Amino acid sequence: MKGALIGCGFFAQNQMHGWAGIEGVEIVAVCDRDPARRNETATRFGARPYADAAEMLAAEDLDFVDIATTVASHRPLVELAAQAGVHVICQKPFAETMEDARAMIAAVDAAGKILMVHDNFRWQSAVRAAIQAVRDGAIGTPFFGRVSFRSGYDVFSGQPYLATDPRFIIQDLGIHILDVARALFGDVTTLSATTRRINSKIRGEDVATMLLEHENGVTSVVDCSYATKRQPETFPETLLEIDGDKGTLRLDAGYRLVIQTGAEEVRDVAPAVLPWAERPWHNIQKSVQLIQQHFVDCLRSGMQPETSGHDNLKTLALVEAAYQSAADRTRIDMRAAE
Ligand code: NAD
Ligand code: 89Y
Repeated sequence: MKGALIGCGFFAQNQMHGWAGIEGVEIVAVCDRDPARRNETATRFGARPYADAAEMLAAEDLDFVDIATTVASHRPLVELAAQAGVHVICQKPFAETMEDARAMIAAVDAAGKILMVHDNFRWQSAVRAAIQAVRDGAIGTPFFGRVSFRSGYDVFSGQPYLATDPRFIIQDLGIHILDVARALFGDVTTLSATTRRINSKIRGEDVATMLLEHENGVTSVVDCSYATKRQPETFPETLLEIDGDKGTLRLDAGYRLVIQTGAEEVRDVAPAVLPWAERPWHNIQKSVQLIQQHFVDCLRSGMQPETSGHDNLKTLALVEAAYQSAADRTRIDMRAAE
């Protein structure tokens, strides 16, 4: 299977390493407007460099493109890929507006290709172990969940746009945590949220607390912070507390999964540190490879990815609803919001 990467920035390096570990896949070309970035990435991974995505799509015979640019360029690039008739995997946040998201989904659908959003936190090894345990009924039927990400890690040095974009934590990070809540408890009926900015040097919100009602009756709290000065620092771990009618599940700091149902089971669910990975990012880096493997499995089988464009519309609707609820102090009915 032949692929090409568009956007050779900070996070794309993880994606290139990830692809190198997937059997039967070769990234034959990379594209970036920035000459230093495209040439360095092309040399490091042995691919042909392009300055322009349209030129690359015309010149190369590709099965898929991997879009690793920031959100503003997603719509034109996804539409270009659809016109070229290739499958698409695109980084989160997928779109700045629901209208853009719907247009991209329609374009790839019309081309008869698969579109997956790279919303990878549900593929973190520890989170995946918890999702599997809940789906297997380990604690019976869940009625309460807390999906929590609290950190003081400096994300701004690697991703400076996070300090200057008008929206920060919900659009950048909360989107993953909301997606994990959906993977655990399913679709959402209502959402309410509060936001704060604690760090005065940034433009957007760095704290968000969201209350969700799910269709299956679960109530969940999704809480995110980049203003939490905690030792030990837990970046980039997602922590979980889930209560079911037969027991409780906790995913605690240090990748420790605890399931209590009378008896107690404690599992070490720490992610592997891949040879190219570095702590503390190894958790996210391993999840990149797992979501890429899922994408390739879907291309081979024709199955829809878990975070397909259509599915991700529901996560994006939660992001929009959270900003709206925080601004208006209202509770949003999600059945009207997609
Ligand atoms: P970045 O700014 O470092 O890199 C983006 C690159 O895209 C730049 O080099 C830029 O020149 C290039 N680019 C932009 N538009 C282009 C176009 N039309 N054609 C060719 N090249 C173009 O950004 P980043 O920090 O690597 O983030 C990229 C995306 O990855 C963001 O959406 C971010 O939210 C996401 N991200 C995801 C995770 C995750 O765990 N899933 C982690 C970090 C970042
Ligand atoms: O951009 C974000 C993401 O997707 O995961 C962590 C991150 O890099 C910073 O919040």
